[in-house]
Amino acid sequence: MNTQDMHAKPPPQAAADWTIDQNWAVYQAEEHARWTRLHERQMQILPGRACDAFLAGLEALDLHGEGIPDFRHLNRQLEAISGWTIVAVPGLIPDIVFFEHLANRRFPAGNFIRSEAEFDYIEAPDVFHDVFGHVPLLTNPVFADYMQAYGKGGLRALSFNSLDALARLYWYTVEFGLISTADGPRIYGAGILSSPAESSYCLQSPSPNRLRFELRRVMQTRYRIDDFQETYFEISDFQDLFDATAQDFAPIYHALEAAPSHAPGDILESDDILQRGDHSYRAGSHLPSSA
Ligand code: HBI
Ligand code: FE
Repeated sequence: MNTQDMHAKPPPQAAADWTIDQNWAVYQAEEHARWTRLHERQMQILPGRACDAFLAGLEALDLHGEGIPDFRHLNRQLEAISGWTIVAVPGLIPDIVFFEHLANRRFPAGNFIRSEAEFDYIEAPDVFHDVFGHVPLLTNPVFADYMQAYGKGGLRALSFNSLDALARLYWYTVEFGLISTADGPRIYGAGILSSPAESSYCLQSPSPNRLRFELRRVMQTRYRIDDFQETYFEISDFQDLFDATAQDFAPIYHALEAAPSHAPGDILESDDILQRGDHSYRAGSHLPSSA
């Protein structure tokens, strides 16, 4: 669906805010088993690659891979920790609805799980990408506040017609962000955390650029939705990310209107380069990650 269509109507079984019942009781045994296999595959590679806050979130929410979680149970734990709740949706929802949920500490998660044929890659966010990839970090208080600030910023951006800039910020942080630690870069982006191939590629391949996160630079940089990222932006810590969104975006939006956007693999004079990629990875030569 076109998420920028503000007049799209929710499907018949959904409420006006596009939420549906998760209907946890109807998941088939092989769907629960698929969740478990996806979880186990990721946990083979994420320790040592995922950031501590993500791994701590899995523990805090008892997400140990025993089948598709029941949002009712998960929400009791998540709400007690950070005031966030998960709401089930049938798939992508309009931007304005998505931002409205985030602005109210509600995370929209697909209630469907990918098919066996999509085991390695799914275009639309399914329950594994959303709940395994995104939800654990909502137990981190600063990141939880960032996600709410992002939602509020999104609602403001709608009036500036600056959704591109905001979607890029989401893409290069919430979906594909890296964070610096004493032991080197670690992953916090859900699009990487839910993808086996990109979890190793983003930290080990010489191909991609790694640049220090800078808000306007990120908002000016286009992204790929069907392949590994050519550039990863690395924050120092979640407070750094939250502070970046605390400012008023209006002046940035005006500056961006005139400025040209950058290609995903570009490096600028002004960039703080952490890795200058050699772009040895040929686009399309591998399964992309789910976004
Ligand atoms: N809907 N269900 C769902 N999940 C998303 O991640 C999502 C969405 N609608 C809009 C949207 N993301 C994007 O526009 C944001 O990245 C800005
Ligand atoms: Fe996502």
